[in-house]
Amino acid sequence: MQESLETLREEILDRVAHCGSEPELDHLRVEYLGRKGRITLLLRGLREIPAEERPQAGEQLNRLRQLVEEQLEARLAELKAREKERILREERVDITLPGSRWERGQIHPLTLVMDEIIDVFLGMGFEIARGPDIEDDYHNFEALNMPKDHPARDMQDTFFVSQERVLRTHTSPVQIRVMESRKPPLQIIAPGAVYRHDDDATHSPMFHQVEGFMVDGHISFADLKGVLTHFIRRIFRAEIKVRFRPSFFPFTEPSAEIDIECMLCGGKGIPKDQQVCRVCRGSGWLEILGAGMIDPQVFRFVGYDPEKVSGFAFGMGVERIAMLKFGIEDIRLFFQNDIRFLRQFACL
Ligand code: FA5
Repeated sequence: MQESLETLREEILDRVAHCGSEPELDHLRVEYLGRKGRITLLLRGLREIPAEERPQAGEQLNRLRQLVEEQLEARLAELKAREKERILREERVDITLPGSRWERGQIHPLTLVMDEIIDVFLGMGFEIARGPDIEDDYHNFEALNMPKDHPARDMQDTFFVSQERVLRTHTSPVQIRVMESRKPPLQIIAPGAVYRHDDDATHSPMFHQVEGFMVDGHISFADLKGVLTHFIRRIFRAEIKVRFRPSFFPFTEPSAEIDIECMLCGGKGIPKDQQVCRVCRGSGWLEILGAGMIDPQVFRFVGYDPEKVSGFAFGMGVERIAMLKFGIEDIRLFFQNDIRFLRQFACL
């Protein structure tokens, strides 16, 4: 017994000393000290040896078990320390390296202009309303005094989603939706995306408009002029010349288009080098808004009495205003996401 315990002790100490990983160590623990481990079985076998030898054999076995436990613990601590050292060595971080810079984004020029437009109207007491991008024929055309087969529908090349549904061609249907659900006084702007089958340097198939309207007992064309002149002066500059020119929209009567003096030639039409101005093509004026007094027929569609209420409405293209403000000649630049173009607006 004495001798075989000595051999077992040597064997265990050797195996523990050469053990290279935690799972391997666990394995050894089970092999010697587990429920069916070799030392456990020897301890259980004490019952079968003569009573006079039992105390000494028991003491030797218990000492061996204690030694094995201690050795396993010590080896585990060693392996853990070695692993920690390896991690520290291999995963070393050089904290003196310069960090990588975070790319800073900036607000898109169209959002900048949209926010500026909205701000000016909020300052005049307007509130914001929104409508769906997919609109029904009734709100986009019919209730705006454009019955089916009306030639004015041709002015807005339409994307049809189905026979009765379109991608809204303008923000004017929001006028109808608000008036259907509320009573005057109303002072509303409706910003949003609109869609037309158009695509060239000054027309995009998706673009943005801001609609606005004011309805109450005695709203006149003078109110329209006052509000829009103030708006234009805030967006461009205080001394800019503004012109109201007669025009036609089926949902306003009378209707006007509003021009500002050309930014490039200063309204002269012909700049110093005597060539025709490429922005206004020599006219000296640039169109920026459509507007007018809301047609009585539109009031009837929404259940208002045109004898009791009056109002004006206007609509503008946000891309057009941004192009004029920033001197951009091709509308497609807004949608190409070329970082060299977008970066130029970082400081605004
Ligand atoms: C309208 O859409 C009317 N709903 C505006 C209106 C509202 C008039 C209320 C009266 C009362 P128009 O089709 O002219 O009008 O479009 C308005 C503006 O949208 C134009 O002046 C132009 O700046 C812009 N626009 C039109 N088509 C495009 C396009 N394809 N790409 C970019 N901008 C466009």
